[in-house]
Amino acid sequence: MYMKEKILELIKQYETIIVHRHVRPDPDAYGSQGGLVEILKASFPEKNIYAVGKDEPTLLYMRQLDRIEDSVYNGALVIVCDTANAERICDSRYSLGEKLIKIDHHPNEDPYGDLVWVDTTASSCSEMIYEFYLFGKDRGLTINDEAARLLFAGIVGDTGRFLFPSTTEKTFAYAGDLIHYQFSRTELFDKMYELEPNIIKLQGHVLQNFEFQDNGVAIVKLTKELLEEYQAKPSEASLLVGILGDVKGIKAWVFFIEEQDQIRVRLRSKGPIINVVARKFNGGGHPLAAGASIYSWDQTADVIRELNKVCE
Ligand SMILES: [Mn+2]
Repeated sequence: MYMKEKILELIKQYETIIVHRHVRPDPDAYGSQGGLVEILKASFPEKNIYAVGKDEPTLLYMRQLDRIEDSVYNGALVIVCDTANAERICDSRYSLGEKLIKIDHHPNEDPYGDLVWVDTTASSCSEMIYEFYLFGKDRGLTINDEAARLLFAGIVGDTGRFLFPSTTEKTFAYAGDLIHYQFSRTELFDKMYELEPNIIKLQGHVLQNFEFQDNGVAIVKLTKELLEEYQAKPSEASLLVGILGDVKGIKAWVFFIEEQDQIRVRLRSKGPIINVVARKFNGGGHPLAAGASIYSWDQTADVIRELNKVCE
Protein backbone atom coordinates (compact mmCIF):
# COMPACT_ATOMS: atom_id res chain seq x y z
CA MET A 1 0.00 0.00 0.00
CA TYR A 2 2.79 2.33 0.99
CA MET A 3 4.63 1.92 -2.32
CA LYS A 4 1.49 2.73 -4.36
CA GLU A 5 1.06 5.87 -2.28
CA LYS A 6 4.64 6.94 -2.94
CA ILE A 7 4.22 6.30 -6.67
CA LEU A 8 1.03 8.34 -6.82
CA GLU A 9 2.67 11.18 -4.90
CA LEU A 10 5.56 11.25 -7.36
CA ILE A 11 3.18 11.19 -10.33
CA LYS A 12 1.32 14.18 -8.90
CA GLN A 13 4.58 16.13 -8.57
CA TYR A 14 5.66 15.80 -12.20
CA GLU A 15 4.40 17.69 -15.22
CA THR A 16 5.92 15.32 -17.76
CA ILE A 17 5.64 11.54 -17.40
CA ILE A 18 7.13 9.08 -19.91
CA VAL A 19 6.16 5.41 -19.74
CA HIS A 20 8.39 2.64 -21.14
CA ARG A 21 8.09 -1.16 -21.39
CA HIS A 22 10.28 -4.07 -22.50
CA VAL A 23 11.81 -4.91 -25.86
CA ARG A 24 10.03 -7.62 -27.89
CA PRO A 25 6.75 -6.47 -26.36
CA ASP A 26 3.77 -8.72 -25.67
CA PRO A 27 0.17 -7.70 -24.93
CA ASP A 28 0.98 -7.21 -21.23
CA ALA A 29 3.88 -4.88 -22.04
CA TYR A 30 1.63 -2.78 -24.30
CA GLY A 31 -1.36 -3.19 -22.00
CA SER A 32 0.31 -2.08 -18.78
CA GLN A 33 2.16 0.77 -20.48
CA GLY A 34 -0.85 1.97 -22.47
CA GLY A 35 -3.29 1.36 -19.64
CA LEU A 36 -1.21 3.43 -17.25
CA VAL A 37 -0.81 6.23 -19.81
CA GLU A 38 -4.57 6.32 -20.45
CA ILE A 39 -5.34 6.39 -16.71
CA LEU A 40 -2.84 9.21 -16.14
CA LYS A 41 -4.10 11.21 -19.14
CA ALA A 42 -7.70 10.88 -17.97
CA SER A 43 -6.73 11.78 -14.41
CA PHE A 44 -4.35 14.66 -15.10
CA PRO A 45 -5.30 16.29 -18.43
CA GLU A 46 -2.89 19.17 -17.79
CA LYS A 47 0.18 16.91 -17.66
CA ASN A 48 2.25 15.77 -20.65
CA ILE A 49 2.14 11.97 -20.71
CA TYR A 50 3.79 9.73 -23.29
CA ALA A 51 4.11 6.04 -24.13
CA VAL A 52 7.38 5.34 -25.94
CA GLY A 53 9.17 2.40 -27.56
CA LYS A 54 9.64 0.66 -30.88
CA ASP A 55 6.42 -0.28 -32.66
CA GLU A 56 5.67 -4.00 -32.80
CA PRO A 57 3.81 -4.69 -36.08
CA THR A 58 1.79 -7.59 -34.62
CA LEU A 59 0.51 -5.40 -31.74
CA LEU A 60 -0.53 -2.25 -33.60
CA TYR A 61 -4.15 -2.97 -32.68
CA MET A 62 -3.24 -2.26 -29.09
CA ARG A 63 -1.81 1.21 -29.34
CA GLN A 64 0.18 3.79 -31.30
CA LEU A 65 3.32 4.95 -29.53
CA ASP A 66 4.51 8.52 -29.14
CA ARG A 67 7.64 9.92 -30.79
CA ILE A 68 9.42 12.35 -28.50
CA GLU A 69 12.66 14.36 -28.54
CA ASP A 70 15.40 13.68 -26.00
CA SER A 71 14.76 17.10 -24.47
CA VAL A 72 11.33 15.96 -23.27
CA TYR A 73 13.16 13.85 -20.67
CA ASN A 74 14.57 16.95 -18.95
CA GLY A 75 13.02 17.00 -15.49
CA ALA A 76 10.58 14.23 -16.40
CA LEU A 77 9.34 11.26 -14.41
CA VAL A 78 9.97 7.94 -16.18
CA ILE A 79 7.93 4.83 -15.35
CA VAL A 80 8.90 1.41 -16.72
CA CYS A 81 6.25 -1.33 -16.86
CA ASP A 82 6.62 -5.12 -17.08
CA THR A 83 10.43 -5.09 -17.43
CA ALA A 84 12.64 -7.14 -15.08
CA ASN A 85 16.07 -5.88 -16.12
CA ALA A 86 17.28 -2.44 -17.14
CA GLU A 87 18.88 -3.92 -20.30
CA ARG A 88 15.45 -5.07 -21.48
CA ILE A 89 13.88 -1.62 -21.32
CA CYS A 90 12.80 -0.52 -24.79
CA ASP A 91 14.32 2.88 -25.62
CA SER A 92 17.48 3.39 -23.59
CA ARG A 93 16.56 7.02 -22.98
CA TYR A 94 14.69 5.89 -19.86
CA SER A 95 17.77 7.01 -17.90
CA LEU A 96 17.47 10.62 -19.11
CA GLY A 97 14.59 11.47 -16.77
CA GLU A 98 14.86 12.97 -13.31
CA LYS A 99 13.23 10.10 -11.43
CA LEU A 100 12.62 6.47 -12.38
CA ILE A 101 9.91 4.06 -11.22
CA LYS A 102 9.85 0.31 -11.88
CA ILE A 103 6.45 -1.47 -11.86
CA ASP A 104 6.75 -5.18 -12.60
CA HIS A 105 5.63 -8.72 -11.80
CA HIS A 106 8.81 -10.63 -12.77
CA PRO A 107 11.33 -11.72 -10.12
CA ASN A 108 13.12 -8.59 -8.97
CA GLU A 109 16.60 -9.53 -10.16
CA ASP A 110 17.52 -5.99 -11.12
CA PRO A 111 15.85 -3.46 -8.80
CA TYR A 112 16.54 -0.43 -11.00
CA GLY A 113 14.78 2.84 -10.26
CA ASP A 114 14.17 5.29 -7.40
CA LEU A 115 10.93 3.52 -6.54
CA VAL A 116 10.48 -0.19 -7.18
CA TRP A 117 7.07 -1.87 -7.01
CA VAL A 118 7.38 -5.56 -7.81
CA ASP A 119 4.62 -8.07 -7.14
CA THR A 120 5.52 -11.55 -8.35
CA THR A 121 2.10 -12.83 -7.27
CA ALA A 122 0.42 -10.63 -9.90
CA SER A 123 -0.62 -12.47 -13.07
CA SER A 124 0.49 -9.55 -15.18
CA CYS A 125 1.74 -6.01 -14.94
CA SER A 126 -1.64 -4.93 -16.30
CA GLU A 127 -3.25 -6.45 -13.20
CA MET A 128 -0.92 -4.28 -11.08
CA ILE A 129 -1.85 -1.16 -13.02
CA TYR A 130 -5.54 -1.85 -12.40
CA GLU A 131 -4.74 -2.37 -8.72
CA PHE A 132 -2.93 0.96 -8.76
CA TYR A 133 -6.05 2.57 -10.20
CA LEU A 134 -8.19 0.97 -7.44
CA PHE A 135 -5.80 2.35 -4.85
CA GLY A 136 -5.91 5.82 -6.40
CA LYS A 137 -9.54 6.15 -7.46
CA ASP A 138 -10.42 8.13 -4.33
CA ARG A 139 -7.17 10.07 -4.60
CA GLY A 140 -7.55 11.55 -8.07
CA LEU A 141 -7.22 8.63 -10.48
CA THR A 142 -9.76 8.08 -13.25
CA ILE A 143 -10.01 5.21 -15.70
CA ASN A 144 -11.53 5.19 -19.21
CA ASP A 145 -12.71 2.62 -21.76
CA GLU A 146 -9.40 2.56 -23.62
CA ALA A 147 -7.42 1.90 -20.43
CA ALA A 148 -9.85 -0.91 -19.58
CA ARG A 149 -9.42 -2.46 -23.04
CA LEU A 150 -5.63 -2.34 -22.81
CA LEU A 151 -5.45 -3.72 -19.26
CA PHE A 152 -7.91 -6.49 -20.09
CA ALA A 153 -5.80 -7.44 -23.12
CA GLY A 154 -2.65 -7.48 -20.97
CA ILE A 155 -4.24 -9.75 -18.37
CA VAL A 156 -5.63 -12.09 -21.04
CA GLY A 157 -2.24 -12.21 -22.78
CA ASP A 158 -0.09 -12.99 -19.74
CA THR A 159 -2.52 -15.55 -18.29
CA GLY A 160 -3.01 -17.41 -21.59
CA ARG A 161 -6.71 -16.56 -21.47
CA PHE A 162 -6.93 -17.26 -17.71
CA LEU A 163 -5.37 -20.70 -18.13
CA PHE A 164 -1.98 -20.34 -16.43
CA PRO A 165 -1.62 -21.00 -12.67
CA SER A 166 -0.65 -17.33 -12.21
CA THR A 167 -4.37 -16.58 -12.63
CA THR A 168 -5.88 -15.87 -9.21
CA GLU A 169 -9.26 -14.92 -7.78
CA LYS A 170 -8.04 -11.32 -7.95
CA THR A 171 -7.25 -11.70 -11.66
CA PHE A 172 -10.80 -12.83 -12.38
CA ALA A 173 -12.25 -10.08 -10.17
CA TYR A 174 -10.27 -7.37 -11.98
CA ALA A 175 -11.12 -8.81 -15.40
CA GLY A 176 -14.75 -8.82 -14.26
CA ASP A 177 -14.47 -5.13 -13.39
CA LEU A 178 -12.77 -4.28 -16.67
CA ILE A 179 -15.43 -5.80 -18.92
CA HIS A 180 -17.92 -3.26 -17.57
CA TYR A 181 -16.24 -0.65 -19.74
CA GLN A 182 -17.08 -0.05 -23.39
CA PHE A 183 -14.90 -2.10 -25.69
CA SER A 184 -15.45 -5.08 -27.91
CA ARG A 185 -14.03 -8.24 -26.42
CA THR A 186 -14.80 -10.16 -29.61
CA GLU A 187 -12.80 -7.71 -31.68
CA LEU A 188 -9.95 -7.81 -29.19
CA PHE A 189 -9.82 -11.62 -29.02
CA ASP A 190 -9.92 -11.83 -32.82
CA LYS A 191 -6.95 -9.48 -33.08
CA MET A 192 -5.02 -11.23 -30.31
CA TYR A 193 -5.39 -14.77 -31.58
CA GLU A 194 -5.78 -14.57 -35.33
CA LEU A 195 -2.79 -15.96 -37.23
CA GLU A 196 -1.79 -15.67 -40.87
CA PRO A 197 -2.36 -18.88 -42.88
CA ASN A 198 1.40 -19.43 -43.25
CA ILE A 199 1.86 -19.28 -39.47
CA ILE A 200 -0.94 -21.80 -38.96
CA LYS A 201 0.94 -24.06 -41.39
CA LEU A 202 4.17 -23.51 -39.46
CA GLN A 203 2.19 -24.51 -36.37
CA GLY A 204 1.32 -27.73 -38.20
CA HIS A 205 5.02 -28.30 -38.84
CA VAL A 206 5.83 -27.80 -35.15
CA LEU A 207 3.10 -30.24 -34.08
CA GLN A 208 4.31 -32.84 -36.60
CA ASN A 209 7.99 -32.54 -35.80
CA PHE A 210 8.57 -31.68 -32.15
CA GLU A 211 11.00 -34.03 -30.43
CA PHE A 212 9.56 -35.59 -27.29
CA GLN A 213 11.84 -37.26 -24.78
CA ASP A 214 10.82 -39.91 -22.23
CA ASN A 215 11.48 -37.49 -19.36
CA GLY A 216 8.78 -35.09 -20.53
CA VAL A 217 11.08 -32.62 -22.26
CA ALA A 218 10.17 -31.46 -25.77
CA ILE A 219 12.40 -29.69 -28.27
CA VAL A 220 11.58 -27.63 -31.36
CA LYS A 221 14.24 -26.25 -33.70
CA LEU A 222 13.23 -23.61 -36.22
CA THR A 223 16.11 -22.71 -38.50
CA LYS A 224 16.33 -19.66 -40.68
CA GLU A 225 15.80 -21.87 -43.74
CA LEU A 226 12.65 -23.40 -42.31
CA LEU A 227 11.24 -20.00 -41.37
CA GLU A 228 11.96 -18.81 -44.91
CA GLU A 229 10.13 -21.82 -46.32
CA TYR A 230 7.04 -20.78 -44.36
CA GLN A 231 7.75 -17.07 -44.90
CA ALA A 232 7.55 -16.60 -41.15
CA LYS A 233 9.37 -14.00 -39.11
CA PRO A 234 11.06 -15.14 -35.87
CA SER A 235 8.65 -12.92 -33.91
CA GLU A 236 5.72 -14.75 -35.53
CA ALA A 237 7.26 -18.15 -34.79
CA SER A 238 7.56 -17.10 -31.14
CA LEU A 239 3.77 -16.85 -30.98
CA LEU A 240 3.62 -20.65 -31.29
CA VAL A 241 5.66 -21.49 -28.19
CA GLY A 242 2.61 -22.20 -26.04
CA ILE A 243 1.08 -24.87 -28.27
CA LEU A 244 3.03 -27.79 -26.79
CA GLY A 245 1.42 -27.20 -23.40
CA ASP A 246 -1.37 -29.58 -24.37
CA VAL A 247 0.94 -32.55 -24.98
CA LYS A 248 0.14 -35.31 -22.48
CA GLY A 249 3.07 -35.96 -20.13
CA ILE A 250 5.02 -32.83 -21.09
CA LYS A 251 7.02 -31.21 -18.29
CA ALA A 252 9.04 -28.52 -20.01
CA TRP A 253 9.94 -27.53 -23.53
CA VAL A 254 12.19 -25.31 -25.56
CA PHE A 255 11.86 -23.59 -28.91
CA PHE A 256 15.06 -22.57 -30.68
CA ILE A 257 14.23 -19.86 -33.17
CA GLU A 258 16.99 -18.65 -35.45
CA GLU A 259 17.24 -14.91 -36.05
CA GLN A 260 19.70 -12.85 -38.08
CA ASP A 261 22.54 -12.85 -35.56
CA GLN A 262 21.39 -15.17 -32.77
CA ILE A 263 19.19 -18.11 -31.85
CA ARG A 264 16.40 -17.19 -29.46
CA VAL A 265 15.76 -19.76 -26.75
CA ARG A 266 12.15 -19.82 -25.57
CA LEU A 267 11.51 -22.01 -22.54
CA ARG A 268 8.19 -23.07 -21.07
CA SER A 269 7.35 -25.38 -18.18
CA LYS A 270 4.44 -27.03 -16.42
CA GLY A 271 6.34 -27.35 -13.14
CA PRO A 272 10.16 -27.47 -13.21
CA ILE A 273 11.69 -24.02 -12.69
CA ILE A 274 13.24 -23.04 -16.01
CA ASN A 275 14.30 -19.40 -15.59
CA VAL A 276 17.43 -20.82 -13.91
CA VAL A 277 18.20 -22.46 -17.25
CA ALA A 278 17.60 -19.17 -19.08
CA ARG A 279 19.93 -17.35 -16.70
CA LYS A 280 22.79 -19.72 -17.58
CA PHE A 281 22.53 -18.36 -21.12
CA ASN A 282 22.29 -14.67 -20.23
CA GLY A 283 18.51 -14.68 -20.21
CA GLY A 284 15.79 -14.61 -17.60
CA GLY A 285 12.08 -14.47 -17.03
CA HIS A 286 9.40 -16.14 -14.98
CA PRO A 287 9.83 -19.51 -13.24
CA LEU A 288 7.63 -21.20 -15.87
CA ALA A 289 8.23 -18.98 -18.92
CA ALA A 290 11.65 -17.66 -19.75
CA GLY A 291 13.97 -16.81 -22.62
CA ALA A 292 17.61 -16.49 -23.55
CA SER A 293 19.91 -16.20 -26.57
CA ILE A 294 22.61 -18.47 -27.95
CA TYR A 295 24.86 -17.93 -30.93
CA SER A 296 25.30 -21.31 -32.61
CA TRP A 297 23.32 -24.50 -33.15
CA ASP A 298 26.04 -26.41 -31.25
CA GLN A 299 24.98 -24.58 -28.09
CA THR A 300 21.48 -26.05 -28.27
CA ALA A 301 22.94 -29.25 -26.76
CA ASP A 302 24.07 -27.24 -23.71
CA VAL A 303 20.60 -25.74 -23.26
CA ILE A 304 18.94 -29.15 -23.62
CA ARG A 305 21.34 -30.65 -21.07
CA GLU A 306 20.50 -27.92 -18.53
CA LEU A 307 16.80 -28.31 -19.23
CA ASN A 308 17.05 -32.07 -18.67
CA LYS A 309 18.78 -31.41 -15.31
CA VAL A 310 15.88 -29.35 -13.95
CA CYS A 311 13.37 -31.93 -15.21
CA GLU A 312 15.03 -34.91 -13.46
MN1 LIG B 1 4.00 -9.33 -18.14
